[in-house]
Amino acid sequence: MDDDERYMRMALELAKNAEGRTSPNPMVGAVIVKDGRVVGCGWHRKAGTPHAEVHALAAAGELAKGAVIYVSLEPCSHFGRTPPCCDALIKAGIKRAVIAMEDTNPKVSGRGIKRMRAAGIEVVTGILANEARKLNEVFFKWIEKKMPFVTIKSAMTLDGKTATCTGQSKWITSEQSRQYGHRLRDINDAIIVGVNTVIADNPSLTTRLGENGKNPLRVVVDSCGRIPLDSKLLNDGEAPVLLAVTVKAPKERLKALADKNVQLIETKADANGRVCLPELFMKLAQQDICSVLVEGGATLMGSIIKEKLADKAYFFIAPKLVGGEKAKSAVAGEGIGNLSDAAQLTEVFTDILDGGDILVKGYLR
Ligand code: AOF
Ligand code: ZN
Repeated sequence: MDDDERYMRMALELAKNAEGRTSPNPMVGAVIVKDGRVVGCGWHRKAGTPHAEVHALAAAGELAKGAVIYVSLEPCSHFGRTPPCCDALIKAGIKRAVIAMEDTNPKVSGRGIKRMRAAGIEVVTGILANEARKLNEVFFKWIEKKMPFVTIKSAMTLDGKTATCTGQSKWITSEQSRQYGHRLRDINDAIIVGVNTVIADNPSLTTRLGENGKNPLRVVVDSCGRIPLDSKLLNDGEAPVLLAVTVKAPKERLKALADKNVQLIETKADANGRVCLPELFMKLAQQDICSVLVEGGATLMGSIIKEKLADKAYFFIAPKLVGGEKAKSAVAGEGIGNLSDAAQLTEVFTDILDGGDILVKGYLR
């Protein structure tokens, strides 16, 4: 591995320190090197706070003059919540900038690189670009498509059941799988379930990872406003709740729900009278929800698959069998007749977790 790659890898690792904490901003890491020695490094921690380069420059101080900077994303060129990083690098006297990839944010999009070059900085791009793109797959989906990055997650038995025939589902999978599930909640901006899941399980949809965990916005897809007013998530105050309804939901019902401090999003009703999911997701993206985790139930999962809205999937499979024709499986809806129409996972990764469950992870594109 050459030096450029080595230091870029370091920048990417630094960026990951803020996984799930930078939304709607990307994760970015920066390393400043002078005479073969790291003299400053940093990463972006939270939207509205200094960018990675600013932290690295502060750490390097005077040593930044004549140094090389490695950044996992093109330094910004715009005044957002913070001033442009490319200007800070020029001012500090950086001599060479190695950048993993261009920032596809239309406010930046090559202008940071251009400005640095115009100021006489040697700029190299495309070092570990694939890794950099993957690291910020959520941000790039949101900024380029104006839609959230959608992850579906399910826990099931080896025979694909998410509950027994009597509806028992606690617990299908092991403690380790459930812990993993909480990590997914922690790094997603929102979690989405269908109203039938709320009626059946009365879940809290919070992140149980101790004091470092972050709760996602809790979104319930509830076309007619059927959510029980005494549901845990409407009363626990643990995290905000957003209800997605259609124009068909009774107005008095919506008023009662608004009194519970619930944010309402109304969409048109789709052909089945249900919430229009693409419209809902678009509206969530507009309020800076960059990532959503879909946890079920089976009907919502079926619609998400049918509408091709999912980007990534995590299936936790417990090596046990429960059987039963009436026992629910992960994905319902109409399904498909032709196997050639199946939703196909790509870049499939499998792992056997401590506790014996199998994790199957992949992309749906
Ligand atoms: C960088 N370094 O560490 C990050 C960048 O509102 P602001 O000022 O925080 O700007 C947000 C945009 O800046 C964000 O959409 C993305 O294009 C870029 N993020 N840029 O130079 C960083 N986090
Ligand atoms: Zn910046």
